[in-house]
Amino acid sequence: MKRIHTAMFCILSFAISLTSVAVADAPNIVFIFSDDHAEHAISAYGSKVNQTPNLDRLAHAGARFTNSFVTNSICTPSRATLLTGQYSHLNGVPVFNRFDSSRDTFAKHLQAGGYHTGMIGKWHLGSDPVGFDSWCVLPGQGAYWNPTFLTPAGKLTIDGHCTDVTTDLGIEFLKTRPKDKPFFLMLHQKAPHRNWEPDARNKARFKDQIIPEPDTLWDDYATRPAALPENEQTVAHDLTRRDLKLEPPAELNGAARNQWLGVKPTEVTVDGAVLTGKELTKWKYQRYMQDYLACVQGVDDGVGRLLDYLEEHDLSENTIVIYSADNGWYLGDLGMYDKRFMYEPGLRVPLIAKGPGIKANSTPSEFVANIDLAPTFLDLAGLPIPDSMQGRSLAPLLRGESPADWRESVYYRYYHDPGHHNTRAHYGVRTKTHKLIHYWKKDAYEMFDLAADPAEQHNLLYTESEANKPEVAAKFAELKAEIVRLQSQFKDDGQYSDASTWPEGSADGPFEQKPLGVKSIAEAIELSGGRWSRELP
Ligand SMILES: [Ca+2]
Repeated sequence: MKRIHTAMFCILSFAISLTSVAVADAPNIVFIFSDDHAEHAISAYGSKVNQTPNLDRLAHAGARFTNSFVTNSICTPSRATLLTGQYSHLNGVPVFNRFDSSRDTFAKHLQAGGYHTGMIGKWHLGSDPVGFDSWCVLPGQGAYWNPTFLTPAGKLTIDGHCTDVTTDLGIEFLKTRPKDKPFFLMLHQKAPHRNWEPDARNKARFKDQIIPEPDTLWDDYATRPAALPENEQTVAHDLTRRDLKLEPPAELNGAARNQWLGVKPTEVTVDGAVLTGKELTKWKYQRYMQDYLACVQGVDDGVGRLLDYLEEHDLSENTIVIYSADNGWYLGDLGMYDKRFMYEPGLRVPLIAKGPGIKANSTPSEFVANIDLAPTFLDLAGLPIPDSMQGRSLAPLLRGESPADWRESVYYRYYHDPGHHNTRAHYGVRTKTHKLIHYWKKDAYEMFDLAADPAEQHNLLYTESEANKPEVAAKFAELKAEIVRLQSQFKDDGQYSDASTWPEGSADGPFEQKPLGVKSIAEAIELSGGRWSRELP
């Protein structure tokens, strides 16, 4: 028995030393993730509405992916895919349900592989983070001002604006990390999620700016009757008084005040003028976008501070910095705000990375998706990728290579029906030139020629005469077959297509942790796991 113990100890020691050797030169990784940040609200991506100097700085120093997509354009499912490298139908999070933290995630592999791992900011998976040496996360959506955070020790509050606080926590994590290990930090901003409450300096900056309107703000949804006309995420009709930052009458409080703020106004008095109809929509667009873009600017400021910290502490050369967002977003495009629909603004997400081994000022155009992030993190760390992960490492693309066998289409599936905003469930495929969307509960298809019609205004299947044209019918058949192929490849058997099969538990709590009161940034990081900081000389 003793001999077996000795032998096991030797094997274990050997394994541990191998692990240590494997990570000695491994790069640090900082993954900055924002919530609802549209690709076209980044100047490096050609934004017409704002400037993001710090994200541009990241893009200039590294790789900016020009065809990066999300596989289910909504917060909680996207985050489960980020962790598992799997589509929603395999990772158990099709909707806003709680993530089963016993599942396999890249974070667990990184931690076991010798990384010091941290998760700070918006988590929105319901269960506690697992695989992290340090975690300090917002409960559910979290708050913009004086946010509460959950930690292994209990829940605490930090004074300030959430974007600045989250950045401060990230920098404190870096300051107090053990210096003998590579680190992996997930820094997840809540911004620019609805209801868009910017910090004071950026709110002032955007207060009087006039934001250009998108070409499709007045989209009448002609040729696309299946789901768009009934959506409830339009700039014209669905922004509330709370979204528009209208001031309630002073005498209202409690439930009455909340009810007032929840109303979607059909007339608003601005500087003595009563606005209705088209003039009101134009005003609503400006109010929405000013606050949204001010929130984006706060995120960009935070990226700059993080990059500065890495440079000032000689960490740039061995640290990979990656930026992305959890889903796409409509900047008034197709008349909408929000995400969900797999039209281009909802499907596309920013993805930018710089660091050792990453080709500077490059723009890989291969089709990549959020299933690829987990395998990429493991590959960059020099660790094996489990077979259960459905994505593919982006490391070759980051180096500037173009693998000949890279995918040429992306599969998408969204489940809520009708859910918030009355969006209908759909799945579909996007290829280099076309998109086919199937609203499966209505058995309605839409097909677009993205080269001729990038704004997806003309559904090729709308009229029988056009749908029957041989080239249109052939493309329709080809794309339907491609969906079948992708559903088979990714093992989508229609799990969760029926809402009665959705897993139980909510990503929004309840979170019944011990209240710890107001804490400083340093105290919060200490409570987030902080053993290592006490062990340091
Ligand atoms: Ca989101």
